[in-house]
Amino acid sequence: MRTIIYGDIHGCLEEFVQLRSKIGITIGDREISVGDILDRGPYSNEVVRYARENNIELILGNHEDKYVRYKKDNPVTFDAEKQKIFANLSAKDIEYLQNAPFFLKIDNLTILHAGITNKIDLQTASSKQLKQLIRIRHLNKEQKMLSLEQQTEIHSFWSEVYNGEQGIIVYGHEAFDDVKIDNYSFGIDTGCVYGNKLTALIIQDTAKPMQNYEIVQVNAQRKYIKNVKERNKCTITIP
Ligand SMILES: [Mn+2]
Repeated sequence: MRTIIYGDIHGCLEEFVQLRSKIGITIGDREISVGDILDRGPYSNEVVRYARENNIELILGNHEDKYVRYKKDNPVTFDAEKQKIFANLSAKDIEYLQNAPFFLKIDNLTILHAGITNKIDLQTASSKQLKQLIRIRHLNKEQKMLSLEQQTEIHSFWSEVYNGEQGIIVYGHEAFDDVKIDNYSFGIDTGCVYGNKLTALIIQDTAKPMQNYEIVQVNAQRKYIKNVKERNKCTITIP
């Protein structure tokens, strides 16, 4: 049985359908998304429905989390576009997002949205730590998560200092030019919505994910939105 993990889809339905067809999905394949299947791209509602109907196991991303919190009346600000997406989610779609876990562990394979620190034990993680799994990017020397504004401190991208104790991690969230492979992790968000490509990682043996894997990719049909770095250039002012 193959375990197939998809990087951030962000509403790129056409590329997702094309990628599944290129892989040649068959009965018995286990398909998992690292989260952030909606927002930014052209077909958010359609991707949610398509993923749900095709039994894609969804890991919670920060974008799914926003909709789950909005549904719960937590203070989340939604622009007109997100309000429209929310209004078009069916009860089943919302249930699908609400049921998404913070992480999934299969043998020595761990799938989560953004990252982890060496201080987090997934078996006993607090709710605060679980919420970090959908946002972590950079860590300081004490393995503390840094916000975007704090990244002038000496820091490392989490995967480059991760010790492997929570399994081989497959994650998304940070868009790379190509798959980022470190000692104990695979970063598979390759920025489809920014006009790059959509990636699937195929694992043959979940007990030894690093030993036998395959990467399958399709190119984005177009650049749907500027990437975060380009957008930050225009909007972020560092105090
Ligand atoms: Mn994300």
